This record gives sequence, C-alpha cells and structure tokens, in this order.
Amino acid sequence: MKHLPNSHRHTYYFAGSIRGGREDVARYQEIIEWLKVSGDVLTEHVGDYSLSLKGQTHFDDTFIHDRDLSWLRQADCVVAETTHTSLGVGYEIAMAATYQIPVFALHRPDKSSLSAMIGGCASVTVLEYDEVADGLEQLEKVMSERLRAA
Ligand code: 6K6
Repeated sequence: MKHLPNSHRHTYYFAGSIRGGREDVARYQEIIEWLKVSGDVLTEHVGDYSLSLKGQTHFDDTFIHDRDLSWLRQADCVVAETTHTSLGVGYEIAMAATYQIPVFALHRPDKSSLSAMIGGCASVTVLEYDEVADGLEQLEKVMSERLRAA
C-alpha cells in the first residue's frame, strides 16, 4: 500500500472506542500503524491491547479529558473508527468540529448505523469500508486532497 508523501509529517489524532467496548482494537492498531508512516499519532494508546476496559489507569478522568483535548487542538485531522459506538469518540468528533479540525470517519455500515449527528456534520468525511486495506486506500486519497503540506 502506498502512503502519503513523507515531505511533511502530519499530526494525527486517532479516536476509537475504549469504555464503549474494545472489540475493534486490532483494527484500531492497524490504522494507527498505517498513520505512523506519514505522521505522529498523539493517541497511540487507543490501539493498545493492554488498555483494557476494566484496566487500571494511572490518570483520573479529568486529567484524561484535559490532556486529550489539548492533543486534539494540536492535530491536523482526526481519524476516527466509528463502527463501535463510543460516547468519547462522539465527543471528540464534536470538539474537532468546534475547533474546525477535519474528521475522517471510517465506518463499517454492515455492522452498525452511523449516528446522523456524525454523518450529517459538515466537518466529517465518512469513509464506508469493510476490509481495513480498502478503508486505508480511501483514507489516503481523501487525506492527500484535504491535508495540505506545510
Ligand atoms: C483506561 C481504561 C479504561 O478507561 C481508560 C481511560 N483512558 C483513556 N486514556 C486515553 N484516552 C481516552 C481514555 N478514555 C477515553 N479516551 C478517549 O476517548 C480516546 O481518545 C478515545 O478516542 C475515546 C474513547 O472514549 P470511550 O467513551 O469509548 O472511553
């Protein structure tokens, strides 16, 4: 698979379900690894198998919320995997829209229906896919059109 040109490294914020359920973590990890070729992923832990639903965390929720929002503000774009519904991911998408940061939402329509509040949001480009390779191909195309090199 091709990747975005390496002339400019982007800063990505990846969003995927944590307390909403970890069933898609392998998929998140694949997407994150692909993003890391062309940029820095601020939220690599979202694809970490050891970050389990009930797992211990060193940080309280206020710290997580404030740190994640400060990362979000630094990102060139948000890449979200929205198939597994998550309040946190929905909130991150809404905040990205508020900060006018583009959001690319990878969604598997045969597994779940995307909320109209995400699908209908002007900041969100929805990429419907099934196999990860197909999703990443669409992502590459849309990111090279939408993210300008610095
Ligand atoms: C760890 C183990 C159980 O809960 C945690 C919380 N730790 C988090 N650490 C970092 N980011 C988080 C955490 N919880 C939520 N987020 C952010 O919200 C991530 O960036 C995800 O994209 C999103 C997931 O939200 P939920 O509602 O599914 O947890």
